[in-house]
Amino acid sequence: MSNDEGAPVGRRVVLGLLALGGASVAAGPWVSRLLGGVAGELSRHDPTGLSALIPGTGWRYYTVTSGFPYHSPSTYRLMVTGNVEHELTLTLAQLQELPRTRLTRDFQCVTGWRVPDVHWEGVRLATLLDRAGVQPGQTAVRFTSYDGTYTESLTLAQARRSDVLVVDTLDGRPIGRAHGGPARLLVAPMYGYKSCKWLSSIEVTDRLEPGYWERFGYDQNAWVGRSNGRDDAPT
Ligand SMILES: Nc1nc2c(c(=O)[nH]1)N[C@H]1C(S)=C(S)[C@@H](COP(=O)(O)O)O[C@H]1N2
Ligand SMILES: [Mo]
Repeated sequence: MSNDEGAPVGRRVVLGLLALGGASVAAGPWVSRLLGGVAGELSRHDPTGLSALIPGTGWRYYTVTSGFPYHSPSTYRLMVTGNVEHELTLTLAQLQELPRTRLTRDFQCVTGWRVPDVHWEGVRLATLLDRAGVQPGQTAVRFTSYDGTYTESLTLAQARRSDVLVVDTLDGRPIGRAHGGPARLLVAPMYGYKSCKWLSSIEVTDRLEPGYWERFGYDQNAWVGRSNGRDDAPT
């Protein structure tokens, strides 16, 4: 699959470039122009989300594409497909009729930012998998975004955890466009990159495929560490 960002530039490199951008003011106009171009390029694609820090909330809005796609609650569809007994295509209303569950967890990006005690509400991924009926011999689940680029994946065992949800509510409100609404994945025990925004399909497969960031070397098993004493340990 192709990569929107062109060259496989790791986020650490990108963060370094942003730091350089900050130094450009002192370095003289030509350097400034050069780095300004780099910064402009970065903020347009904004792979780090740094240019979209939301003041006062701790959130950053991420998108690896050039914008924030959106489906309204009436045009949104979620597919459960692949090696299942009955493929599902759910409207948002149909998704919301399924048994619901709530979860309050810190949300943490692998780059270091964290939002404490985020309240999420939605449907367990396991519930959706059970409704579709997973065929024997399957081992993995692949997620795609309707941004047309982002993908993620989990083992079937990870996907069946009770803290892995398809969420439509964030802190008591419908999930808006920037946070990946009307519905996104929430893989609560793992770093934020597992939680695919603008979720469009859930595909059951017999082969684990690396997700978008995993093709750049990030771990498939993205368990949040215990370093701060608050995170869930992997099980
Ligand atoms: N479709 C899509 N999903 C995505 C991303 C993205 O760029 N595109 N970024 C991921 C990363 S790295 C993080 S930390 C979270 C950020 O969620 P937020 O934008 O709601 O803060 O979304 C994840 N899901
Ligand atoms: Mo992230």
